[in-house]
This record gives sequence, C-alpha cells and structure tokens, in this order.
Amino acid sequence: MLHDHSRKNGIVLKPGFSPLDHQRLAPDEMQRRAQALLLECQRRRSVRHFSSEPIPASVLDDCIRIAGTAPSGAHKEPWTFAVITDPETKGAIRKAAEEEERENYSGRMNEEWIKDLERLGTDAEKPFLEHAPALIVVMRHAWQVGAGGEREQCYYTQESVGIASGFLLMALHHAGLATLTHTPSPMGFLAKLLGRPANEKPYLLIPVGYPVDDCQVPDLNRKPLNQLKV
Ligand code: IYR
Repeated sequence: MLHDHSRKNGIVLKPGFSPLDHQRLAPDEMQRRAQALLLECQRRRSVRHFSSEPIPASVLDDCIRIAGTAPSGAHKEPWTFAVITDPETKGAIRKAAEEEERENYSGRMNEEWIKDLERLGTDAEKPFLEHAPALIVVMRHAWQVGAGGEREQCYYTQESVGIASGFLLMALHHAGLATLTHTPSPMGFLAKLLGRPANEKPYLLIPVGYPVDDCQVPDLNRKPLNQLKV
C-alpha cells in the first residue's frame, strides 16, 4: 500500500531501501576511465624487496575502508584486517613463516611446484616480513558471533574475502604502495600469534610499503585479451 511507503525524489521506496547513487557516464568518459585504470593496473607487480620507510597510517586506513566496500554473501562482511607494524610481532611472524617455508621448499612442495617458482626467485627466506613497514593479515570469518553470543552463519566466505582482498590490493597500488600476496603455508601460526578469535581464519598475508630504490621484478607477460576473453 502506498501509505506504507516513503517517497524520495518522487520515487516510492520499499521499506529498508534507498535510491541507488549511480553515476551515469558518457561513453567517452567511460572509455577514458577504463583506459586509465588499465594502465595503472598494468604497472602493479608483486614486490619482494621493501624499504623500511614508514607509510602514512591514514592512507592504509582508507585502503582498508575500500576493501570493506566489497560485496559479501548476505552482506555478512566476513572479514577483518589485522595490521601489524611493531617490529617484535613482524619478527615473530618472519621466524614462524620461515620455519614453515623451509619445510615447503625441502619436501612439502613437489618438483613441478619448485620448478614453477624458479622464475620468481623465491626461497624460504622471507626478509620482507620484517622490512615492510606494515603487514596486513586478511582474516576470513568462517562464522560470526551475534550480540547474544550465538553463532551466526556466513556465506560464500572464500569468494567474499577474495574479492575484498582484490579491492585492497588495487587500492594500495592506486595509493602508490607496493604489495605482495604472501601465503605462508600452513597459516595456523598467524591465528595464534595475532590472538584473534577462533572464527577468524588467516586468509592472506599482505606486506605493504615502498619498494627499495633498486627493486627488480621477474619478467612476466600477461595474457592478452584474446586469451582472457573467450
Ligand atoms: N609459499 C612459498 C611458495 C610460493 C608459492 C607460490 I604458488 C608462489 O606464487 C610464490 C611462493 C613462498 O612464499 O615462498
């Protein structure tokens, strides 16, 4: 019934709904924006050599806010972002990650995997975990705890947290910061070290900072459109 509904800008609104704030762009402006973002994204690379120069905390905060705009199953927002800047915790993370990685490189990863990593020049040493001024551990909420302490379901958490992580990487790059998507494996030690509640599972570890001045990255090509679009 009409009298149940509110009116805004002449539009009858369903309860609990608001008008979409959509910006309709002219085609040439659409093209200009898509091109500009493409050029920016083409410059993004995974960086493994960070300067220890500090980064502005408020920039990091805004990038985390951007990650928080990602869509999520039933809008549960099944994520938190643990930011680590203190040297002791970074040192402890490096030590624990390197212990796991030594196992990985000396047997847990098979021959094909080791061979696939050759061109990246990686090994079990992870100095960037101490050099980068900030580490962000993306935490995936397998479930959540309601106001009354009851367990609440979350949905499509892998997809949701993956999308939020993509937003975060893009935001940090756009703000002029370098990142690495690091997945020390297994990541259980992070949950323990960070003292997060049992529903939060470490998903991705992202060192953030400025690259060292003489930073080099492996020569990689990206798939052209005719292999991306099928
Ligand atoms: N986690 C290890 C190995 C590693 C695995 C993949 I897949 C990479 O793309 C890069 C590294 C490490 O961090 O060295």
